[in-house]
Amino acid sequence: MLPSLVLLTVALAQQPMQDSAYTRTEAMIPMRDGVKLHTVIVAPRGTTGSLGILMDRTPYGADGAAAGAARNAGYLGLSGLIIVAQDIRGRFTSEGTFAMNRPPHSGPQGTDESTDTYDTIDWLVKNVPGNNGRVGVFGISYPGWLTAVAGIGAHPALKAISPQAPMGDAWMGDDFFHQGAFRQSYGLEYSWMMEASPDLSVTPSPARFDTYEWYRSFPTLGALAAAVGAEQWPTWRHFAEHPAYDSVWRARSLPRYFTHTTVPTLTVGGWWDQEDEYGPLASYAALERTDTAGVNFLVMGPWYHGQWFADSATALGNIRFGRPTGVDFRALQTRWFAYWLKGEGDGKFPEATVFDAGTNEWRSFDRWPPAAAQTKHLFFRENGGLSFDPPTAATGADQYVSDPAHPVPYRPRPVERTYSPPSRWRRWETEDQRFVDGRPDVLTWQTAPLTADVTVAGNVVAHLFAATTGSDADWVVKLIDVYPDTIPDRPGMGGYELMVTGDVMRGRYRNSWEHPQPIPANQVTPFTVDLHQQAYTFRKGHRIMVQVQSTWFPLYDRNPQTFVPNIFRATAADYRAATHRVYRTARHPSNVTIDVVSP
Ligand code: PG9
Repeated sequence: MLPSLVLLTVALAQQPMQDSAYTRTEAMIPMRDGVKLHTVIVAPRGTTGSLGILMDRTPYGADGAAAGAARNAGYLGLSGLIIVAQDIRGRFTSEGTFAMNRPPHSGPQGTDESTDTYDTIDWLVKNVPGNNGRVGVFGISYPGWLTAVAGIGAHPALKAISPQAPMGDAWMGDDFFHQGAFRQSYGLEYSWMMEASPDLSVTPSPARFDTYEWYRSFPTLGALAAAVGAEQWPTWRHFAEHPAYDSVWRARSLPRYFTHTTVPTLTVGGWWDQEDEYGPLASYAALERTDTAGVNFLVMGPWYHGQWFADSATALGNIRFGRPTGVDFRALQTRWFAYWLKGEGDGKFPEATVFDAGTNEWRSFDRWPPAAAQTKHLFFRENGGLSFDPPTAATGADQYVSDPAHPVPYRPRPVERTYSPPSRWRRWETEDQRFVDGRPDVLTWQTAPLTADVTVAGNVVAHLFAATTGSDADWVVKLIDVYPDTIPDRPGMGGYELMVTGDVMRGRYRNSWEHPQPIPANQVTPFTVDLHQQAYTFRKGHRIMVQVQSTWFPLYDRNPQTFVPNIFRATAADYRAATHRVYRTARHPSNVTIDVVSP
């Protein structure tokens, strides 16, 4: 569970509690190598018959997680279960040493988070009074990743899991890098929060309220790290010493080792999850390849990171969903665990349940992405046009100067510290993109108003043909829904530019994620930017827009735009402005592909 959810569970735990409703016990449960893990067990009082166990393993504090879940079990849809929360190794009062996303078998005596889960379940079913021998595991974000790995070498009593926003691949598309671009503000602040203390007692403290200014004040990543002592934190050292996709990151890539499961798995993610949207989609896809038993399921809702846990989720930022999508989800989660842990219900779950925030409807598919989806190209055209018709001209390009000294903010300033109370971090992906589309270093192409709905369900991929006067470059691509100018029931939303999906890739990795190469200057070069997946209808009368830019600061560090072997060691002189040209010709037709289904 992410820290903001930790804050939420603490807040939930502070609400009035019917103390008599639960018994709370604690145990230090021994693992196979002798390390003992602090575990909180909260059981409903006065229940006749035996109960299933639902466990949340966490690096963020088992006490808060257990208290919050038990006190709000009804609201959260978790009633009638014994709730267990456990501090993982090296966190809070558990023994052992913490390792960020510990790779399989890399702990003492070959232990890892899967073996720790196995050993805990074994102890729980033998020692917790009144349990029925059926255990479920769930969790969000880091605990979502811990939930996924619970399915590896699973204990026979583990009957179902629900990994929610699991980090799938920290380098490819989740918390720390995206397609090679370093998530500077998140990576720094998260490793600071997690590794400067074992119990979240140190709060990251950038010296300016507007962290855009603070990060920009450091000429290099080295200067930033030196100012806060980041080299002490093992995870920062991983960033700085392993900037490419090497064995350090491959060993932590969930879809590479969570490839088959016999445990029923309900993976959950958010379309606007600002931390882990990639993980749920990639780990669901990895399991699906071998799912002959039909135990692998997916839910994707219109949510920020973890929004489905306790929020009604009728809206995210300015975007309204027309219904309480969080309540909808929790009803499904209740049915999921009731079936597997209590034997209630018919056990029929749709393969993929996805929310379309263009029509504000849930849709179910028997396969994800849907088999019927057809790939269509949206081509960049002259005069800022975007069209399903390809360009025919032999010449044509749009260009901008990308200057690392004046990076494009990723959200409207001030950019508050990521997890600070007033931070707008949770909603940034739904901000109105008009705040940047007038900048000279942001290019825009858009369709005419649509004459019919266009429903995306599946993959979105950008294919750029571009050139730089430098020797390295980042490419940020955003697929945007432009609302009509007049919205009678919400006039304030006229012309809103909603980023339906978007992402960044670091150009040096265009041929190999492991072995970066300079970009030949002034040469048209193809770049593929994976924009992941979506289920979204662009309505009749709306326009589809694509924006391209080369900085997204301070969430992503600045590319020096001069090739250096390791950007974490770049000097101030390496950072230089460069001219970037994006081509739109018959030979070099930059475009975005979308998987389309009938509405
Ligand atoms: N996004 C956080 C995280 C997950 C996994 C690894 C590192 C960070 C979280 O919210 O837990």
